[in-house]
Amino acid sequence: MLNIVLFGPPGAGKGTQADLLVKKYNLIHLSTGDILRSEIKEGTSLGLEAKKLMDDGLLVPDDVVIGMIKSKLDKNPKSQGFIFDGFPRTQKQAKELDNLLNHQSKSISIMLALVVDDKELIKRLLNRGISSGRSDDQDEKIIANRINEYNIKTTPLKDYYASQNKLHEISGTGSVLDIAKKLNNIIDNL
Ligand code: B4P
Repeated sequence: MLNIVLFGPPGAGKGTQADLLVKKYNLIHLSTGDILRSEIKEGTSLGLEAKKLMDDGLLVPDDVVIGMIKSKLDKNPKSQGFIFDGFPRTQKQAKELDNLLNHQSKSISIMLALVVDDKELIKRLLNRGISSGRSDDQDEKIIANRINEYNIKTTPLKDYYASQNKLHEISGTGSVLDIAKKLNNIIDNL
């Protein structure tokens, strides 16, 4: 079983690489950002609450995203593995993910952390804001808040996985396919 945490700042290419990895390794893609955006689209109370925070570039409360992941794990007991994209983003989320997987006698196999400098991140997100209409990608102040949240609350998770010998850092700059090849090499050598 292969359970991957795909990690990196907003705009590092997590969603882009996750799409390729799920096909190659037949995994289930769990993106908390995508799940939250679908809640917003459906106008659920969870979505309305999350939208206020996402529009300010802030993280949604831990219990909300942990509940969403738990329900997806419960619905897919026979999966060959999962790719966690944009989750966990805090220490509490990382610990709860370990607990949830332990209960099913599973564990995280590897953390793949994409590294991209801030200037490139801002450029990519503003570009996506034009094409996708995502409101959190259209304003440099919101993007700066997201990068700040990442630096303060999320980056420490690298130490959490490094202490378990699961951290692999990869440059997320260059062509999408070249980056995918590097990720595949790491996974194939596990
Ligand atoms: P996410 O949906 O996770 O947003 P993201 O990090 O910006 O997206 P992603 O990383 O998937 O985009 P990608 O780099 O692939 O989260 C949005 C919000 O939801 C958060 O701010 C937060 O409020 C909330 N949230 C989500 N999960 C949460 C959690 N666990 N806890 C609390 N709150 C949570 O793509 C970016 C752009 O770069 C694309 O346009 C792509 O085409 C381009 N790109 C990708 N690879 C490239 C490359 N190699 N070269 C050039 N461009 C590239």
